[in-house]
Amino acid sequence: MNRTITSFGGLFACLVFLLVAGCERTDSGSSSSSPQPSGGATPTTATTGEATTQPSASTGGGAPGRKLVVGYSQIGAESAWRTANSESIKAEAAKRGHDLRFADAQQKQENQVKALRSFVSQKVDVIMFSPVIETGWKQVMTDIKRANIPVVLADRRVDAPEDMYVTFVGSDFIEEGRRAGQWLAEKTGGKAVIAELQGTVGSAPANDRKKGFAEVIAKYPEMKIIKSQSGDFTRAGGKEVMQAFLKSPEGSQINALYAHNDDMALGAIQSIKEAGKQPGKDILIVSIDGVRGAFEAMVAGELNCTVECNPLLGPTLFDAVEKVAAGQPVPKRITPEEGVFDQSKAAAALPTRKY
Ligand code: GYE
Repeated sequence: MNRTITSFGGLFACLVFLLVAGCERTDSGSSSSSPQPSGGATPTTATTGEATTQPSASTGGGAPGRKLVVGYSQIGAESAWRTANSESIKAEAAKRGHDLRFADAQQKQENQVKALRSFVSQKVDVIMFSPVIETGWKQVMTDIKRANIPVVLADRRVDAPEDMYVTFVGSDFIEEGRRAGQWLAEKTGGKAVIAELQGTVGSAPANDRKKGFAEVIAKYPEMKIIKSQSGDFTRAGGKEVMQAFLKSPEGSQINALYAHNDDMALGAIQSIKEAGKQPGKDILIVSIDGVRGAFEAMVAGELNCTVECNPLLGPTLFDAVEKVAAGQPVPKRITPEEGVFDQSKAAAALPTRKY
């Protein structure tokens, strides 16, 4: 609450208003409208869940469009998805004229907690964060709530009571796992010896993508996961873990790979080649995200399918942030619409991919 009023009219109106009821700042200089989410390959913002009216804690009732100070704790830069996600958020803040305080946690929860505490002391208008893992947030979120700063969760879910945040903007990771499982079941006629590369241990996308996939393949007695380990959502991790899988005594049986993100699949493709096998043929590969590199690998015949997870959340996030700051209702959950792309669709889709 320490920004300057940029117009005289605003100042005068504010002074008059002050006499009556106490003054909320209205920055008439930044009248950016709320652009529609432009999303990635598919238009975003199918909303689910109930609309909830959250009294906008610290900000009272400015109109959407006024300049806001937004603290955002990002996880890091582990994948192409994450890079696209950070760019989308930064670009949208700049486009709307908001002051984004962006903190990169370099994959560490403790760095995120520090950043969140610092946003509280900076008295930002809204806090956004993408929790690296699901658990361990209750204390800091309680402190944020006590400071009356609304929280918008971006990308990943937390294990905390729903009244600790206003809305969660992010994909349905269980559904993504199901889609990957369904694709593989159809492609293999329900018969596969599967290796699984999991995402960051304890993260919502790793937990949920595992769960959704397992749920589907449980219906097919001849689909079995024989190896499963984390590659930490990185290309290097995927490469290293796949190499170990292939070198293990059961390695020669593997004929399918499910990777929780494209980067790990792309790393694994290198190891498969180094082991003298053909990725995409000897070992069918399905992964998640839909980044450009995955489409290129599909066109090259080395990846078979990617399940889309849209990182271009900036527009949707800032629509929510502006509403929250203005005390307007927002849905408790906002989920992007996403597709599934296999090799048959890859070449046509590649030129239009935005990340
Ligand atoms: O799939 C992965 C990234 O949280 C949805 O994190 C995100 C995941 C994404 O590093 O590539």
